[in-house]
Amino acid sequence: MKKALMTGITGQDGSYLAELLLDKGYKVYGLKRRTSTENIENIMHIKNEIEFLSGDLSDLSSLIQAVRASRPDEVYNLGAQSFVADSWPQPVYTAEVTGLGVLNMLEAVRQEQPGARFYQASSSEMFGKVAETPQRETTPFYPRSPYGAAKVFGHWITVNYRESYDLFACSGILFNHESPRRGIQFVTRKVTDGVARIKAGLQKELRLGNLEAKRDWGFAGDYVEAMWLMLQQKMPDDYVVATGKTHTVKNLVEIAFAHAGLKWEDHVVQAAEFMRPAEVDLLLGNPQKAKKKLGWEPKVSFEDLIKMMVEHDLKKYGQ
Ligand code: F7E
Repeated sequence: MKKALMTGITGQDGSYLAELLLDKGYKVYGLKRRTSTENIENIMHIKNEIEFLSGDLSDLSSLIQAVRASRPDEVYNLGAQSFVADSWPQPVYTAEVTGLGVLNMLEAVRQEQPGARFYQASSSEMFGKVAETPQRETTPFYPRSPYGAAKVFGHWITVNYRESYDLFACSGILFNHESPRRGIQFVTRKVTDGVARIKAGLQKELRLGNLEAKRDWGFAGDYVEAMWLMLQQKMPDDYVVATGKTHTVKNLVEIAFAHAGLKWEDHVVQAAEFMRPAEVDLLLGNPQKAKKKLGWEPKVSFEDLIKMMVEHDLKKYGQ
C-alpha cells in the first residue's frame, strides 16, 4: 500500500486530494497544527480514514518526526498562510510558513526519506505583475505581495533541492482554484456566500474590493488530480495548472447574483478596505505542458463552478 504525507490537509485542496488518494488505496497521513478550536469541516466525512500527525511547518523537528512516523512514498506540501491580503499585515509569519516552511519540509524529506516524491504547491501569484500573457512555466516571476515573494522562495528552493540532491521534487504552479470548500475570505466564496445570505434576508449589502481584477479560475477537484499526476511521471518537473480562460471579479459577481435571481447592482458596494496595497491585475495560464505531458484537462467550466458554489451556499441557508 502506498503512503502519502500531506500538509494543509484541513484546507480545500487537502480535502480533495485526501479523497483522491484514499480512493486510489493510499494510506493517508495528515500533518495537523495545534489550534485552540478544531477546524476539520472539510474532512469531517473522511477523518476516520486519515492518520493525523501533530506538527507545524515552522517546526522542523515536528516535520522530521512526521516523516519518520509515516515513511511516505509521496509528500504533498499544501500547507501555507494562503490568504494574499493577510500577507501585508502578517509578512514575517507568511514568509516563515509559506516560504521557509517549504525548506523545512524538504529538509525533513532529504534527511529522513530521500526516496520520497515531493509536491510543492506553487502559485500563479508568483507571476504578479505579469511579464507575458498567457503565463507559462518559463515566464519570469514578479511577485506583488509578501505571499507571492514567499511562494517564489518555496518554488526555487524546491527546484534547487531537485538539482542539488536529486530529490524527486515537483512544483505545480496552480492558478486560482475554487469549490464549495473554499475559505470564506476568498473572493469567489465571499460572493457566493454573500449571494446566499442576501437571498435568505440575512444581509443586504456585499462589500468588495477591486472588481476589475482578472483571474484564471478553475475547480479545485480537477486541480488535485494534476498534483497526483506530477508525482506519477518518470522525471520530476514543474507544471502550470490553469484553465486558459480569464474573467473579471465583476463577471463572477454577475454570474453568481443572476443565478440566484438577484441584481448585483442593488447589493454590491465597493469598499476601500478590500483594495490591496499592490494588485495582481491579470492572470491567465497556459496549461499546454500539463495537457501534453500529464494528459490533464480541467473539466468544470467557470460558469458551472460558480453555479455549483451558489447552489451549495443557498442550500446552507435553507434556500
Ligand atoms: O482574490 C479581488 C482581489 O483572495 C482574487 C489564493 O488561493 O489564488 C488565491 O489568491 C481577486 C484579487 O485570491 C475582493 O483583489 C476584489 O484580485 O480570491 P482572492 P488571490 O489573491 O488571487 C492564488 C493562486 C493563491 O495562491 C492564493 O493562495 O479578487 N477582490 N474584492 C477581492 N478578494 C477578496 N479576497 N475579497 C474581496 O472582497
